[in-house]
Amino acid sequence: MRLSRYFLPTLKETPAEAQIASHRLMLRAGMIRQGAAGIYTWLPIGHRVLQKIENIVREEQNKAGAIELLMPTIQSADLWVESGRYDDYGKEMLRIEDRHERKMLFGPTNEEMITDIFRREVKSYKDLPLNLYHIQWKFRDEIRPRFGVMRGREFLMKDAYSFDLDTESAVRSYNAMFVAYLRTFARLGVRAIPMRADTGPIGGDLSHEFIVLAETGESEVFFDKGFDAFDPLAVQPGTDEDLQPTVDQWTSLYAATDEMHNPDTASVSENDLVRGRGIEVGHIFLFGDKYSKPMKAEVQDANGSSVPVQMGSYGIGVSRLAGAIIEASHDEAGIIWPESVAPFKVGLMNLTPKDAECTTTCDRLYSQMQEAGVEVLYDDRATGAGAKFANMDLIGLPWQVALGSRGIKNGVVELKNRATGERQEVAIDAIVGKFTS
Ligand code: P5A
Repeated sequence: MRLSRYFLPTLKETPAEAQIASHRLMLRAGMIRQGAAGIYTWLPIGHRVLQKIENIVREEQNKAGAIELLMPTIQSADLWVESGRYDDYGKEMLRIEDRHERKMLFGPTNEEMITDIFRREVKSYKDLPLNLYHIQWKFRDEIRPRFGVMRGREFLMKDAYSFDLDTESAVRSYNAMFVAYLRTFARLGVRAIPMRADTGPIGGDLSHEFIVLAETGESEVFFDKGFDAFDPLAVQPGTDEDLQPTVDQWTSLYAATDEMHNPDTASVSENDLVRGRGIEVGHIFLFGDKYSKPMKAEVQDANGSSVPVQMGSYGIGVSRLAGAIIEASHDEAGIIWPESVAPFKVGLMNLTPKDAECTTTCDRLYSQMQEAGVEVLYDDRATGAGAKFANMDLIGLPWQVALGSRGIKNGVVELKNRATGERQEVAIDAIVGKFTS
C-alpha cells in the first residue's frame, strides 16, 4: 500500500479524552474514531488489525473442532422471556421496538438464540458433541464506556456454544476451549493467565477468565512465577484427547483475585506469587442445563429418554484484544505490534523523494515486496525524513526499511526492528530476501 493513496489519518497531539496508552495510541495511529460513546469506526489500519486477530481466533476455534456460523445482531425478545433473562439483564440490554410494536433487542450475547437453533434441529445424542460459534458485533449499554475499545458499548466478540449429552463430555468440551484459548492468546503475542471466575449474568458453576497482564488492567491477579515455563503452543488442540491433565497443570499454577475475591493461594506458596494487573480478554462458562431446561432443548439418549442438553459458552473480546495487545506492547514512541497481528509487516520509507534515483529504487523495492507477498506500507509522500520515522514508530510495524540519497550512494538501506530498536545496514539487493526467506 502506498501511503500517498491510503487513508491513515494520524494525530500529532495526544487526544484529551484518552486516559490510557492503548486508547491514546489507537486514536493517534489512525486506527479508530469514536462515533458515539463506546461506539467506534475502525479505520483501514485498525480494521486490518481487527481482521488479523479475528482470523487467528477463527483458526484456533476450527482446530479445536468448533464450527462457524453467523447469527444476527438483532434478536427477538421472546426467547429471552423464555429463558427468564429478559427482565434480569437490566439496563445493559438495548431494547428496540419494531414498527409492529414487537419487542426486539440488540444481542449482548447469544445463549438463547443458539439454544433455539439447537432445539429445532438436533434430536439425538448421536449428533453430539457439537460446538457452534460466530464472530459478531454485540451491544451492551455499559454504564461507563471507557478506555476506547476496551470497554465499548458496541464490540466484536467470538462466542462459541458447546452441546453435550452429559457433564463428563461437557467438561471435555470446556477443556478443549480452555486449551484453544491459551493457544490463541500465545499466537496473538500476549500472555493470558487463566483465572477462576464468577459467572455473573451468564450463570453456571465452572468458569475461567483469561487475563492479559497490563498495569492499566481492571482486574488484579496473583500468579505463580512458574507460569512462564509453559508453552501453550506445545499443547495440541482438539476435543478427542484427554486435556484434563493439561488444564489441571495450568490451573494449579496460578492464583488470582480482583475487587469480586481474596487470593486463592491454597495450591501455591505465597512467596512464589507475583502480583499484577490485567485485562480480561476471554471468559468461558460451563452452565449445564441453565438454558436447555427452561427452553426445552432436549436430546434422546441411548435408552430413548429425553434429557436436557449440557451446555457451555466461550467468549473472546476480539475488539478489546486490539487495545489489550497495545496495552501490553508499546513504548513512548508508539505501538509495537507482534508480527502476527501487525497491519503490515514492513514500513518502507523513501527519505529523499526529490532524488529521482532514490525514488526509482524505492518504487522497485515496493513492487518486489508486493510480488513476494510481503505486506508492505510504502511511505512515498513528500514529507520530511523525521516525520516519516516518527510516523512509522507510532503505527508500530515490526520492520522499518529506510532509503535516502546517502543509502543510494553506499548501496544500502537501513533496517530497523521496531521491538528491539536494533538497526543494521543491508545491501539494497538483499533487503527483499530478508522478508521472504
Ligand atoms: C461467553 C460467550 C459472555 O458473554 N456468552 C457468550 C458469554 N461472556 S462475557 O464475559 O460477558 O464476554 C466475553 C468477552 O467479551 C469481551 N467484552 C467486551 N469487550 C469490549 N467491551 C465490552 N463492553 C465488553 N464486554 C465483554 C471480554 O473480553 C469478555 O471476556
